[in-house]
Amino acid sequence: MKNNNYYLFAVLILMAFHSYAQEIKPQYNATVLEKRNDPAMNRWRENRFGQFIHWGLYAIPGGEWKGSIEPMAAEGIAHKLKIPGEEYAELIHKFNPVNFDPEKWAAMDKAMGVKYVIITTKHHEGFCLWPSKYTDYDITSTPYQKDILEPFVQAYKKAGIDVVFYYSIIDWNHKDYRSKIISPADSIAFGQYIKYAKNQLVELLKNYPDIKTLWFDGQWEESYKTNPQYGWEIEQTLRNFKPDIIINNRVRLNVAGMIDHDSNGRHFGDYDASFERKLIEDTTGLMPTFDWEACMTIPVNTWGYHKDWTINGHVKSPRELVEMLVKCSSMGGNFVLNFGPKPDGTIRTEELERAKVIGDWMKVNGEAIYATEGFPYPKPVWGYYTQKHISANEKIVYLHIFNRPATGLINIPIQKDEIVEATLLFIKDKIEITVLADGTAVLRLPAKQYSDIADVIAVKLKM
Ligand code: FHN
Repeated sequence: MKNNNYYLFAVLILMAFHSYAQEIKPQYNATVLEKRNDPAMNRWRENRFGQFIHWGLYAIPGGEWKGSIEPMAAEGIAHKLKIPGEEYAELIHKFNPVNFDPEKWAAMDKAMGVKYVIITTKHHEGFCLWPSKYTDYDITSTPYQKDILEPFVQAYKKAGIDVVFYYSIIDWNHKDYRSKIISPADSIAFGQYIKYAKNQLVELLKNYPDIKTLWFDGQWEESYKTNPQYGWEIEQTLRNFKPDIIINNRVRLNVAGMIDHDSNGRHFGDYDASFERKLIEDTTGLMPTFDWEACMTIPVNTWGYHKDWTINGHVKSPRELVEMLVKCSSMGGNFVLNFGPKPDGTIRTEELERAKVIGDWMKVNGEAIYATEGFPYPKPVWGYYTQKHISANEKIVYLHIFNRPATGLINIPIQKDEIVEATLLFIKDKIEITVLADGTAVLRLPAKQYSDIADVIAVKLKM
């Protein structure tokens, strides 16, 4: 009897411990705990440079509604200016991008050097760029009528650029969408909306089989946060449908309502896409152990087309944008630059100009970006390092020189006798190398600076 009591006591302790352990381990935590190493993910990582395209009905007002200006986020004008739903939805009768030429877009992007493109199939406004059998609020109800996505995917595929579909969980047009659940009826409606979203996502993967990655957004509203099972279900459905699909971290939440990262600080999905309009902080030489991507606007903050994008302040120069791309590569991340096409399907001049300058730089220096890894050494004052392993015992370390030292000399943390050669990518000229007392190499830069943005030196090493 006494033994039985001890036994019961032990079981109770174990049960209590078990439920306690469950309490501190919120459900629906991150599931992909290490970097994926399959071909799809390796390709995503090697691509390094992407283009974001925000395009929808919001391009028509371009940040202005009946004389009122929304200075930020032109794509959010409906919400920001509280435009009545029916009134906003009338824009569908005006969407007629007669000058949309996806081959032209793809050629521009190829020349800019991007290896993948993310397009907003449906942003928060709810309008769908493809003919969806689940709604009329789609391209077929516009004067244009024709599918945007199919020719888009084909043109980019022909150009060798991977296509990623952006899909917003938020939907300001759908009758069943709720930002908050206040009543049981809301709960039912929201469940219906999630079914709609799931159907559309499977429809997208079915109809456009070339899609490699899904880029989710809009997971932060209370309705979705308090129902973490929905993000889980969406993710599982898509992974079952297409096992090598890549999904960013913005579709899931855990029971504690954590978005982007779970209670253990691990990003949801296959990579961390929460670096929006900001880059990862300087890691003082320690490389992040996870995959990540930063997405960036050219003005301070508008993703969709804005008639006056200087309105909210500084507009980034090509040099600043290239530096951001290099900074991301130097810390093992991808960089995605956003364009917001005009309602007629053309690209604004300022974006075309930037695409050209960035592309010219990439043509010479792209090898120092694509398929590179970060370099685990604190950031030097003159710029950034990237590196690439080219064989079992050879690698190239790239020096991206944004701030040329007045002395023209650069001391690098590499022993001189490990170096096979150092070459300036711009003219393929060899760089003179001397040595310090501790054996580390000192490179003498050519008298002339070749690029207005950054000259890059490739230092080949044998190991
Ligand atoms: O509200 C959106 C915004 O319009 C844009 O799509 C960005 C892209 O990362 N995501 C949301 C804000 O986080």
